[in-house]
Amino acid sequence: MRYEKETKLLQSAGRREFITKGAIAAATGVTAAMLASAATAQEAMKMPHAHGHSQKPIGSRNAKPSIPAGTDVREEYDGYSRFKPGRGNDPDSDYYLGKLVPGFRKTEDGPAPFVAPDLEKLPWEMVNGAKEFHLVPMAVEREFHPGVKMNVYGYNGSMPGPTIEVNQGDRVRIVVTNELPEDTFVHWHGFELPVQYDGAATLNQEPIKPGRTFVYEFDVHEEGTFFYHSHVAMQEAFGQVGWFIVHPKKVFDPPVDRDFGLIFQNFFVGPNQTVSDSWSMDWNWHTINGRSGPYTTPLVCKHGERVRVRLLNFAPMQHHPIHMHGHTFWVTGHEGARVPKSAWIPRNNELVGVAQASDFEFVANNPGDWIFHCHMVHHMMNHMTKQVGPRIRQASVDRYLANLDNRPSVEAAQRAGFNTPGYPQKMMGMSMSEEDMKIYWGRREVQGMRANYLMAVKGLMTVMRVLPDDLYELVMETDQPIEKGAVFSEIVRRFGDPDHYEPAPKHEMMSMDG
Ligand SMILES: [Cu+2]
Repeated sequence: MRYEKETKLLQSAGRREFITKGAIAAATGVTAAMLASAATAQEAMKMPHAHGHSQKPIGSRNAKPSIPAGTDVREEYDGYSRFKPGRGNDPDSDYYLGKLVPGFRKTEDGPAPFVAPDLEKLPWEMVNGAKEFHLVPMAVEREFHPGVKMNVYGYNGSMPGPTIEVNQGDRVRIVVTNELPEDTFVHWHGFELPVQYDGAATLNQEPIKPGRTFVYEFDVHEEGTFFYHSHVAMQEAFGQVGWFIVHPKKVFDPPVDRDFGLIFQNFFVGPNQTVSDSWSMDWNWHTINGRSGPYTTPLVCKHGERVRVRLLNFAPMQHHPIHMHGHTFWVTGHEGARVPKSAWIPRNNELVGVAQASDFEFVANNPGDWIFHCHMVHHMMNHMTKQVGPRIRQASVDRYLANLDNRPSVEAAQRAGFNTPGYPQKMMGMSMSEEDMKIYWGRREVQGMRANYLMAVKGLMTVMRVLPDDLYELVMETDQPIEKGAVFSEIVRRFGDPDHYEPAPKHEMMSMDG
C-alpha cells in the first residue's frame, strides 16, 4: 500500500527523478544495503593515509611561544588560556573569551604598526609644523588577480589609495593635485575639522579642476579608524578611497600585537571588460585592499597574540556580514570611535554597513589557517569563475564574433547531471596558468598552506594564519622554500587529529567536476 502511494506521488513530481530512485530503494528494502555501503565508504575515509604520515615534521618540535622578557603575560586568566581555544567563562569576567587579555607588546612601545596588506603608506615630511602629505587623484590600473588588470580610479597609482597614518595631536597638511581628467574633491571621513576643508562637493569648496592643486590643513585631535575618499559619488564607486589611521596618544588598552586593515569594495566589470561600471546596480568583482581572493594576502600572526583587524566596507551598495572562523572576536570600535569596554560585543559575524568601519579584536588562541570573509554568497566568488549551468556559451568569444551570421549554438545539456534542475551550483572551470600559480604561491604569507587553498579563497575572502612561533619565523622571516601543505599538516600534527588528516594533492587542483 505504502509503496503504491509513494510511487504515485513521486511520479506526479516528474522533475524529481532522483528522489524517486531513493524512495523506491527505501520501500524495497535496498536502503539497508545502501546504508551499509555508505558506512563502508565512511570507514574508508577515516583510514589513516599513508602519505599523511610520510611527511616529515617541520619546525622545532619543542617550540614554546616566545614571550618578551619583562612582559606581564600570564598564560591563564580566570580559566581563559591564550594558547587554547576559548572556553565559556563567566561573562562578567574581564577575561571572558579573551576580552581583556593583553597582547605581548608593552604599551610603552607605542601602538603596534598598522599593516594594510597590498597597500603602501603615504610618505610625509615635516613642513612648517605640519606633517605634509601629497595625494594625487588619478586613473589607476589595478591587478585584481595576476594578469587581470582593471581600470579604476585611485590615488598615487594605487586603488585603494595609500594609507595616511598619523598620531593624535598631529597637524596635517594634505596637498591634493588632481590628475584626473575631471573635477574632484577629497573628504576626510569622520574628522572634526574646519569646514572649508571638509571636501563636500561645492558645499564648502570649489572643485579641484584637472591639473590643479588644493591644500587641506587641520589639527587631528581625534583618534581611531578613519578614511578619505572622493566626494563625487561615482568616483567613490570607481574606487577612490584610502585609510586614514590615527593612533591614540595613549595606546589602546589592552594592547594588541598586530593591527591589520582591510578595505572591502565591490565593482561591476562586465565580461571581457576592464573598465568598472560605477552606475551598475549589480556587482561581480569583489576586492580586499584592491585584490580579489585568492590574491588577497593572508594576515599572519603568532599563536597567543592579541590581534586587531580594522575593516572598512567601502562597497557602493552592499553590506558585508563579516565572519571569522576558529575564534570569537570582540567588536571594540567603529569608525566613530573606540567603544567603551563595557559595551564590547563578542561575535562570530559582524554586519559592516556601507561606509562603516569596525574594529575586531581577538586572542589568536587557535593555530591554523582560518578563513576571514564576507558571508554573502555572491561576495564569496568573482566573475573569474565561469559560472555554471547549461546555458553557458561553449564557443570562444572570437569564434562567436567572427560568425555573427552563423553563431555557434548554445549547447543546452552536455551531461546527464544537467537533468538535475539547477545543477551545477558548485563553481567550475576556474583556470589558472602556471605563471599565475607562481605569483599566487610566490608570496611569503602563503608558504606551507594546503596545496588547494587557492580554491577556497575567492572574492571577499582572506585568511587569518595563526602560527606557532617557530612556524611563523619559518614562513615570515626566512627565505626557505616550504612545501605546500607542510605548515598546515605540522599544525594538524601538533594541535589536531593527524591520523585522520588527508593532505591536498600537490600537483593538481582539486577537481571541481566531482
Ligand atoms: Cu559582502
